[in-house]
Amino acid sequence: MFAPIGRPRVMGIVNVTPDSFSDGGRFLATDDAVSHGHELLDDGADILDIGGESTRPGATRPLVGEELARVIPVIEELAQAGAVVSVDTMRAEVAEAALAAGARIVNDVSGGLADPRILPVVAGSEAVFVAMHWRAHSSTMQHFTQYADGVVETVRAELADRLAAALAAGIPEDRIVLDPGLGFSKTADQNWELLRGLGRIADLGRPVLVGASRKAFLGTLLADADGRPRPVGERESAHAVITAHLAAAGVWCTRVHDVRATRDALAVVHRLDDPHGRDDQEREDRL
Ligand code: PMM
Repeated sequence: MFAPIGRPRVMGIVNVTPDSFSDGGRFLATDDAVSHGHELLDDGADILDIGGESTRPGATRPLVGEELARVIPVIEELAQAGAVVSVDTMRAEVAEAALAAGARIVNDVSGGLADPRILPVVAGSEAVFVAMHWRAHSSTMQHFTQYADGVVETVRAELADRLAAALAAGIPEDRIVLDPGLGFSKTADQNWELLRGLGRIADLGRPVLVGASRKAFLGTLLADADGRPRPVGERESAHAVITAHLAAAGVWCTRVHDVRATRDALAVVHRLDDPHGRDDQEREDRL
C-alpha cells in the first residue's frame, strides 16, 4: 500500500450520509453508494473512503447503530468487488465491523481522540490507521482555532502526540498515516498555512494524507463580488492546482470527491516531470 507509484494515491469519497454538504445525501441508499463507488473506481480511484457520519461544521452525530447500517453493507459489497476500502469513522464498534467486512484502512478524523478504544481495534488487525489532526466534534470545532506556536508547529506537535498514542496502543509505525485535517478547527488562512507547511508534517516520518476537496476555504477564496462563497460543485479547477501542489510536496494520498479531475491533474504533473513521457509514443503507435 506504500510502494511508490510515482504520484499520490487518489482516495475517492463515498459519503453515505443524508446531510453531507457536498453530496446532499444523494448516496444514502446502499445501492447508490455502491454504484458511486464503482464510478470512482472506473475514474481511477486507488482507494475508496466510506463514511456514515457527516463532519461538516455544526453537524450532529448519528447513533452508532445508524452509522453501522449506513456503511457496513457498502463496505462489504465494494471490498468483495476487489476495492481497497477505507472506513471513515471515529468509533471503535464501526471500525471493528468495517474491518470484518473487508476494510483495510481505518480513517479516524479524530486520530483516536474521540473513542480511544479504536486504537487497540486497529492494533489487533492488519489495517492501516489514518490519524487526522482534530480537536473537537463538528458542533464546536470552530471554537478551537487558537494555535499557540503557529498552526503548522502546533498541528505537528499534536499529531506527534496522536502518533505516540497509536504506537503505545500497539499499532506498528509502518501502518500509520498522518493528516493535518484541513477545515477541522482551522480558519481558511490556517488551511493555506498548513498546505504551505506540509514538509513539517512529513518530517514526522510517516506518509501524509490531505483532504482539501470542495472545502469551504476554497469557496471563500473564490467568493463573488458580494462575498458569497463559490458553490461546492464549482471549486474543482482550484482543487486541481492544490493537487499539483500535493504531488510536488510528495504526499502519499489525496482524499477527493472528483477522482477523474484529480487523475487528470496528476497526469499533467507527471507528464511535465517526464520529458520522455509515453503519450506521444502511444499516439504514434496508433496512427
Ligand atoms: N475531511 C472530511 C472527512 N474525512 N478524512 C481525512 N483523513 N481527512 C480529511 O480532510 C477529511 C476526512 C470532511 O470532508 P467531506 O465532508 O467532504 O467528506
